[in-house]
Amino acid sequence: MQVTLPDGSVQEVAPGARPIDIAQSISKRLAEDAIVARVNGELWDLNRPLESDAKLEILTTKNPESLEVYRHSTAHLLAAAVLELFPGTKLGIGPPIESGFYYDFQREEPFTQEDLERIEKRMWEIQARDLPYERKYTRKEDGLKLYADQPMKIELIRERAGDVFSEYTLGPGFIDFCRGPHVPSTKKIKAFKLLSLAGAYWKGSEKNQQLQRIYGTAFFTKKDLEDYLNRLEEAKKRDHRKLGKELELFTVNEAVGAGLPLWLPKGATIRRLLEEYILERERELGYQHVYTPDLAKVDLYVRSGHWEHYHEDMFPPMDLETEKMVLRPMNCPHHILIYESKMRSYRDLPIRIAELGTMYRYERSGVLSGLSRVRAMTLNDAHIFCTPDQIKEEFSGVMKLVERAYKDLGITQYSYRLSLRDPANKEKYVDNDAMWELGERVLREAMDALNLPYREARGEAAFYGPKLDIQLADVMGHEETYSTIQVDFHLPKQFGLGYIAPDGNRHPPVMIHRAIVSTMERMVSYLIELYAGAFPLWLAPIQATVLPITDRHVEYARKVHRQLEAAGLRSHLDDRNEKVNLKIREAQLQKIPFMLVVGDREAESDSVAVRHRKHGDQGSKPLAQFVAEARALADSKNVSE
Ligand code: TSB
Ligand code: ZN
Repeated sequence: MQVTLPDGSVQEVAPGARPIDIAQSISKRLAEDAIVARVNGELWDLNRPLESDAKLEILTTKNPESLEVYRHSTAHLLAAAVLELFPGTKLGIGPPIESGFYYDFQREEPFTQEDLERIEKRMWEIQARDLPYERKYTRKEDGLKLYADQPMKIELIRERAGDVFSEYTLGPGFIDFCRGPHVPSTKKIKAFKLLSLAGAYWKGSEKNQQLQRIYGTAFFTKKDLEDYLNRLEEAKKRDHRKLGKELELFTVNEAVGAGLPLWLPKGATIRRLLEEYILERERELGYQHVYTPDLAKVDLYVRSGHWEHYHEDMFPPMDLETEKMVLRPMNCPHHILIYESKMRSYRDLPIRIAELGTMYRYERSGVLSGLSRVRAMTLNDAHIFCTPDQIKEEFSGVMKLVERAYKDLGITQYSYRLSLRDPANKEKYVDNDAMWELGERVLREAMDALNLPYREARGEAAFYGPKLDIQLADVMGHEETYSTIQVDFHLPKQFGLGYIAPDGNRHPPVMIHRAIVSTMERMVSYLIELYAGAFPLWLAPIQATVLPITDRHVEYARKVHRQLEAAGLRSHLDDRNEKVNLKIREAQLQKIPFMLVVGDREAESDSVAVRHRKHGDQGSKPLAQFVAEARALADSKNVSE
């Protein structure tokens, strides 16, 4: 048998040779670093015999695919440990994920935090036994008997297995219906940790039974694991759900419902600042702001195509006496009707219709998270109606606005993603190949003209057209879409929109959907984490707190407070009968930029003793000087103060 290696060299090997033996023959080091093989393009166990002449590549810890295989193998280790400690537990699935792996289990009693520690200990014990992951083949009918006490595995075998299927054993006690591949033995697994417990539905559907999901992570080295865990700690401190509570920014109440946050006064202040900021930018750029209702007749969405392609993400309709209404999942149809409300000529274009539009999406309960993924949201939305010739300029104008807004908000880490339809799933999108190709070409050309780098993502387009998405990552590297620009030829056609061109004929306009600062919810969640709650002065819900030293100084403190307010600064007066040191400590925890301590000296000289949350004591200043300086700093939108 012959194997061809990546460098083009050909080796003669014995029939049934295993990739691990070949790696060994090349170098001891390679065999040590090896995680998995690639045989004729397919991932392959290192200890699985080759079946024919093959192109062989040994993948080490340096190859990105290796980590998934390694983590998936660790998930098997987890399941094996659970079965040893809790016999009778039913197994779901255990895939690798972006942050590690999980395994789903069904068991009457809930796992506890102590159980996780015991399971992890047992995983290390099994690891030390140096058990091989062995690939076996079973006939389907035998498999169904073998897994008789594992109903979820039976279901998967029924659905997925061919006449003969592969499974993996791990020592005598554990066997799992699995496609593989895996690392050759448990000794390969050097660093892992179980992280958390969560509920999950079998196959992700709320119609199925609830399972217990154990999350963990694994890395090739202890050092990588430690670095990751440190980052995780840091991320937990910044988690907007935690800070949202501590800083009294928002709350979610079961009585209202999941994914429907209530904005508390301080969170509402940040949101209002963001809203006012972006409305002002848009006014400068010729956007026209409108107000439209949060709901409409179902028929409107039948016409737009939402009903056919976006139905599952919408709240079900409300039955009225004579008609059906729905909460809108997007604002586009309303804006289209505004465009349509009067005759338009080419001289009117581009028309930029904007709204902080509230919309509703039936996000599944499992994906909801604080403010970042919600069911009721207000989007910084606009729809630009223009001629085909104007697309490029409008696109570039939108990009400039994104850059300006990100600069003022302090957002520096982002990347561009060209979101395309998934050719394997065409029924999810409107059917018009020529239109999709045109939209894609226009976006590529617009990006190239601006010389901006982007990557492509299949399956991430809107149902009506491709998108250029701007992706922001959180501390853990997890990405979400924030800004988006979408070129749409479908909706104008669907609604029969037109404008009178210079030739006197009616032509359809092109529609550009765009959101700059995303939804207020998602952007505020990002800003909370970006600043770990210590907002720059211009965004801080409370910019200064006035702290009288004793009751005698409350009157002067009130005067200071009023003057700050009169200058448009967001001030708070802490006139509680408490020690000033305690008030300072609390203000510091609330991350208020300025603490203004006032006592006899300050009252006599019309001044304030300034303390900054980051720079500490700043000494005394005349009140008027402090007001002017703070005002100027806030107006500058400096994000590092
Ligand atoms: C830009 N019709 C377009 C609009 O004209 C539209 O709705 N596009 S969208 O579907 O991509 O949504 C716009 C943005 O809303 C997304 O890029 C994302 O940043 C934000 N968003 C979407 N779903 C949620 C959600 N569940 N919670 C918070 N923000 C969301
Ligand atoms: Zn839209």
